[in-house]
Amino acid sequence: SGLMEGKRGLIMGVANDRSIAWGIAKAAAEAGAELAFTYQGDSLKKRVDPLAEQLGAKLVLPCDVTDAASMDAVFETLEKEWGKLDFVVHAIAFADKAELKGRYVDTSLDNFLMSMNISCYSFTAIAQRAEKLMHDGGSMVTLTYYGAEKVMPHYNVMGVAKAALEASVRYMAEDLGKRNIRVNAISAGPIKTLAASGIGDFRYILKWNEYNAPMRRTVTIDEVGMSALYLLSDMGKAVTGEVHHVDGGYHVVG
Ligand code: 0WD
Repeated sequence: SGLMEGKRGLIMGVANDRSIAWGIAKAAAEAGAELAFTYQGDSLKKRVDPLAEQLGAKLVLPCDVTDAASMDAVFETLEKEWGKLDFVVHAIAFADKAELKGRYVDTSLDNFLMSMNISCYSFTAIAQRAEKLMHDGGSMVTLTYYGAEKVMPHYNVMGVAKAALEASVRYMAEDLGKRNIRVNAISAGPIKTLAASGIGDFRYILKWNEYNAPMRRTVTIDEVGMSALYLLSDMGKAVTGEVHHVDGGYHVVG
C-alpha cells in the first residue's frame, strides 16, 4: 500500500533481524516509506548495513545516544540529505545486566543514571533534534514495557526508566502537538531479542505471557511493526500522548 509513500523516517535501535526496530522498519518500508538507520558501534554496523540495504535505505549512520555530538551528527546528515523528517522510531534501552535480577532497591546511582539516560532521556534528546526537521508535522514512536506500570520480576531499574519514558511521551505530546508532531509509545509484550536476553528468567516471562494473555500467545516483531505503522502514518493522525499496548491483551489481566 502507499500509506507511507513520500514519508521519510529515522529508525534507531536495530541490533539484528530480531530487533523490534527491524519489525517496524519492514512494515514502514513495505508501506512505501524511505528510511535511514542508526547503529550503535562498529560491531553492529556489520549487522545493520545489510538489513538497511534490504529495504533500500542509503543512510546508515553511527549513533550512541550517550554522546550528544553523535546525535547532532545524525541530524546534520538528515538535514543535508533530506532537508526534512516525517517520523522517528526510538527502540533503544540499556541497563547493566547485573542489576536486571535481584532487587530493584539495590540499584546503584551509576546504573540508575545510565539506565535513565539511555532508556528515557535519549528519546527526549532525539525529539529535540527531530522537531527541527519536522516541517510538515511528524510522528515519534518509542518502545516501552508493562514493567513501567506494574512490578515485573527482574525488570527493576528498567521499569522505573520506562515509567519516566511514558511520562515523557505525555509531556512531549503537549509540547509538540501544536506543531502537528505526535508522540506515542508502544508497550510491546515480551519478545526474545538481544536486549531481552539480559533480563533474568526471560523464558519464564515469555511462558507466563503465553499462558495468561487473553490471546494465549506472545507477539512478534512484525505485529509490533503493523501497530507502529498506524501510529507513524496518517491512520493515527489524531493520536498523541498514547501508550498503546501490543501484547495480546496481557495488560488487561496481568
Ligand atoms: O521483550 C522485549 N524485547 C521488549 C522490548 C518488550 C517491550 C519493550 N521493549 C523495548 C526495549 O526496552 C527497547 O526500548 O524495545 C526497544 C528495542 O529493544 P529490542 O528490540 O528488544 O532489543 P535489541 O534488538 O537488543 O535493540 C536494542 C538496542 C541495543 O541493542 P543491545 O542489545 O546491543 O543493547 O538499543 C541500542 C542497541 O543497538 N542501544 C543503543 N543505541 C544507541 N546508543 C544504546 C546507546 N547508548 N544502548 C543500546
